[in-house]
Amino acid sequence: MKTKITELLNCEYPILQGGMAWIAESKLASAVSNAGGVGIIAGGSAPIDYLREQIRACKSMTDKTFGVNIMLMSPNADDLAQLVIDEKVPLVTTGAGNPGKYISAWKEAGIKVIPVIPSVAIAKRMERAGADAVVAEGMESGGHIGEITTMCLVPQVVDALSIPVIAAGGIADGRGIAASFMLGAEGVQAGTCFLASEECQINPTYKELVVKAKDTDSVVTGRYTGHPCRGIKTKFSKMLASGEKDGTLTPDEFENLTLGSLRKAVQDGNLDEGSFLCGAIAGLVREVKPCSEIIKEMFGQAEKLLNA
Ligand code: TUI
Repeated sequence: MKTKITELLNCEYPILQGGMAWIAESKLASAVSNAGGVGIIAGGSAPIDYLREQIRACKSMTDKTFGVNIMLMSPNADDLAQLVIDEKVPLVTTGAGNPGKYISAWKEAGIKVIPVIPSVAIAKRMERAGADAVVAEGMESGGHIGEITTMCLVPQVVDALSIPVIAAGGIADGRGIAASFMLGAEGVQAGTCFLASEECQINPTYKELVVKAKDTDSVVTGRYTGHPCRGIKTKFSKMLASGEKDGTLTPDEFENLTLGSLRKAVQDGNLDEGSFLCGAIAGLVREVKPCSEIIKEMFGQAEKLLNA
């Protein structure tokens, strides 16, 4: 399947694996890239020495294009912005902020730059700043989200920009890919379906939650802190949601309870204190498979639909 994204990133399939903090490391990223997509190592708020190791490990496991996601609210963002240059990483995606101040240095280093954006206004700013493409991420996505659904956001971003648009949020099979192309996207980014991949190094409890989730099993918490996040309904996330709703948790108390909760979910599978971030499409993800199968099945189905 050839699109402007396969051309830009020199890959077989126009699919990026989302840069999920604490989750997306070299084993997952290299598996996605070796399967013909584009794997992404998440910077999150991890130490720079660890990320340097992860980038080098990824290079040792694939000779295909891979990327690094920089979470711009992280205290290590400046250091990671330099590390990707030093390590000659082919692609950078960014999230949770405006990467404008870094873009010219990345472009000079020959790095492809694809910011993740939640609105048309921010997308336009990224195009003006020199981005090669954008990921238009709808609020069906897992993790930190905006306010607009994928169905509404993608065509509006496509109309507003000249650079290619990658759709994200709610895409976990070939129907989601075909629909994204109908909306004008030239590629997709997916996270949730890769949580249920063999190569994803999360606690088995996390994978089981994703595979067993049904349509109504995701919840958005933290709107009142300014950082709304979507994750799987658990006793912990339901407690946060009700504390936010009825005012029994102040925003400060909420922030304290969620500090470190990603690690507790990913490493420990801790159902009492962990935040199991995932997208609203988890109900469609029913089994754990290798990344190569996930990608081949998705694009096999998409091509059939698009050719029909
Ligand atoms: O970034 C994500 N998803 C994430 S980041 C994350 S870790 C986290 N930890 C603590 C607080 C918040 C997050 C978990 N999931 N997706 C991409 C994304 N980017 N969603 C929204 C945005 C975004 C928001 C504002 C992008 C740009 C932006 O610009 C603001 C500006 O000032 O221009």
